[in-house]
Amino acid sequence: MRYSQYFLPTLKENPKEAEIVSHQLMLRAGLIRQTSSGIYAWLPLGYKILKKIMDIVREEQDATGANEMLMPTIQSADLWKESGRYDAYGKEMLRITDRHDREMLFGPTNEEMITDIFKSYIQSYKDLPCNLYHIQWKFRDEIRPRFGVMRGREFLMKDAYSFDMNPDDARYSYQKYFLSYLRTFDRLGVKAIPMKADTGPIGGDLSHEFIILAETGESGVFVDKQWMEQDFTGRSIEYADREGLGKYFDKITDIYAATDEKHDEENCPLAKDQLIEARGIEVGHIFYFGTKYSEPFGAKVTDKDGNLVTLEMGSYGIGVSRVMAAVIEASHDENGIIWPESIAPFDVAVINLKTGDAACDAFCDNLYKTLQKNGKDVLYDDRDIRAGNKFADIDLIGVPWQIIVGPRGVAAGMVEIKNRKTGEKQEAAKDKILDVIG
Ligand code: P5A
Repeated sequence: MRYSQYFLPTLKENPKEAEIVSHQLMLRAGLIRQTSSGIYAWLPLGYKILKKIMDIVREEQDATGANEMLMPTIQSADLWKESGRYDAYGKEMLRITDRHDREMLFGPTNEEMITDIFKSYIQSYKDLPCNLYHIQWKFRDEIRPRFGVMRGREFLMKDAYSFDMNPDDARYSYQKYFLSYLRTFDRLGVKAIPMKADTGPIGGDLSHEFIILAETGESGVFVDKQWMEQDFTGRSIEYADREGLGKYFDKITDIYAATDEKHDEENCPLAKDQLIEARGIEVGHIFYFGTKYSEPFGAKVTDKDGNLVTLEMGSYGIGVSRVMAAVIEASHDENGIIWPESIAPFDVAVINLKTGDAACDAFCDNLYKTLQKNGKDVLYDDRDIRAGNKFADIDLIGVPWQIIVGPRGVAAGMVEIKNRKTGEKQEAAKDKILDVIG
């Protein structure tokens, strides 16, 4: 992509309304634009990153054997009356009346809808287990939308739903999702710690929140120091190995980690010096709630003996749009964002220090094409502006590698390569660039 042709409106100053660094940087780097309170447009660069996050989330969902689908954002109130949540959900639900005076709503989550759809097709134990998911916009009329997309009103969620014959199988589904979340967040370049959590309006009694530690986080948390010293990514565990997975789950969930609602100082098993008290951002939340929705919807199948059995269900959420803000909270410096390579909007930026200089232009055009031919996604800063402004913008948007091309280097066939994360710079001959950036 040539920067001169890209719609990438960066800002020099921190917008007044942004209180935390991820919100400031998302606005300054031209990722998002607020259109109403808690509602954002995703500008080209922001949307590009959002799609990368979605791709990783999707790949890891598919790896569990889940089926992707897409449900509508607008739901009928009738569904929610059946589960009893229509009134219980309160003011956070955006209620809408259509032209025929039918009560509708913008979905804050999809337990009711998926249960209603699923039960219409499934009759026998032979059709189970089954896991379904979608990546879809939700609306929650938050009392205090804040921190940009961190707590928005409209936000993107990956929500998955599991259907099983009995509590044992349902726990296995829960553990599979638990494992997939460890892998997903690891690939997104962040450490998200699973913590025992309250279930709120979703329900059930088994639940974990996945939380990234950050000073600006909205949740107070208590975690065993072990979490900081080790990486738990579950790479060695196979989904099909039910026993191994169960053991791994027990091992990990034994390491203390709880949100402040669940933490009980009196009964905490850890010595004071082993316990970290911190703040964190909830990027995922998983629930096992048994028959809470299948019961009122009459979602039943026949078992081997022909008896009708009510389905055991769980649901599993990732705040896809929130993750972007959380990654930025965890990975930035005074100059801007530092993207993990897996979700960086471009692999490499080529900075032409003297646009308009025939030799520099020819060198950069050529380099741009060569890098693309080698499979790199390149942002070529060909704008006719001061070099200092280019450096500032490219640092701000956080591309992992920068290749800096100036007239003196061009004469010698050399470029300067800067690593955004470490700040290290090195000279390289033109044909050695790929050896450095990989
Ligand atoms: C699980 C999937 C649920 O809704 N039903 C379907 C369950 N869980 S949850 O915890 O309420 O939400 C899942 C994740 O969505 C993100 N999230 C938000 N992101 C941005 N702005 C919001 N207002 C917001 N509310 C929830 C969180 O990451 C949460 O873990």
